[in-house]
Amino acid sequence: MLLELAKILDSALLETREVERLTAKVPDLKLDDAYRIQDEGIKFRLARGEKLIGLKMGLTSKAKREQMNLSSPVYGVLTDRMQQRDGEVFSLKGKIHPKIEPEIAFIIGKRELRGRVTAQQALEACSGICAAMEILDSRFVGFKYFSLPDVVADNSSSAYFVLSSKVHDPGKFDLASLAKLQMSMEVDGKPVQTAFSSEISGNPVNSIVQLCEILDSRGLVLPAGSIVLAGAATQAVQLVAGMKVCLRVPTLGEVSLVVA
Ligand code: 0L1
Ligand code: MG
Repeated sequence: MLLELAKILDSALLETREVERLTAKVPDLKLDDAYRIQDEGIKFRLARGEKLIGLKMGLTSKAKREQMNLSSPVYGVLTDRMQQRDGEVFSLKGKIHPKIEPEIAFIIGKRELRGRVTAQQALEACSGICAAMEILDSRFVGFKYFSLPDVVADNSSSAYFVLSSKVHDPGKFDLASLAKLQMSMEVDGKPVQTAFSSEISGNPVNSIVQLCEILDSRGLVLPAGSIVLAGAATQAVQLVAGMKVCLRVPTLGEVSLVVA
């Protein structure tokens, strides 16, 4: 049954089509099984030649949890085909109902992270940090009235992401400074979502800690070299053709996309 549900979501992705939430068919779908559906969906993508390059945390801010009426952080998987270049034109063709949100990204260094780690250990394990934006594109009709297992099965709505071309040495930051980054996401030069990075689980580094915990509970590790999207600091904004979206984080720099 899990494989069947993964196939439904994969066809929706390939055919740019919305589908009914899975919990309408399977009301008692458990979170563990939802992650297994996510795993199967990722296997389909890998079989089509995509490569795993990282992981994302989602539902990390109060604003985002309230926007979606969902209760706890979740993870999803990032592949190379999901990555856009900083400043690039992003076409809405082949997307269902994409939304964009402001994030901070970490690059894990040469050693994998395993099990329970402290925030300090997580920071020390990183080789890079930068401003980032994630584009969510839930495959569910209405994309609002679903449950946590629906989101997780749908790769936590992750569709695309962009990292700032400027990546910093994390050695320049400590935990306190990483909780105080000002983040302003602008559309056509006007701020539409602003927050401090502390909105991301108290500190974006805590997302790595939480991610390691969830992975460990599934017998998995955070691989060396992974990109980790720490999760949004604010609500997500609907993408509309013609808009230029730019996230400015004064200490880190900026990252942008032009929507076509
Ligand atoms: O990245 C996330 O916060 C996951 C949220 C999933 C819900 C949505 O599609 O907005
Ligand atoms: Mg996100």
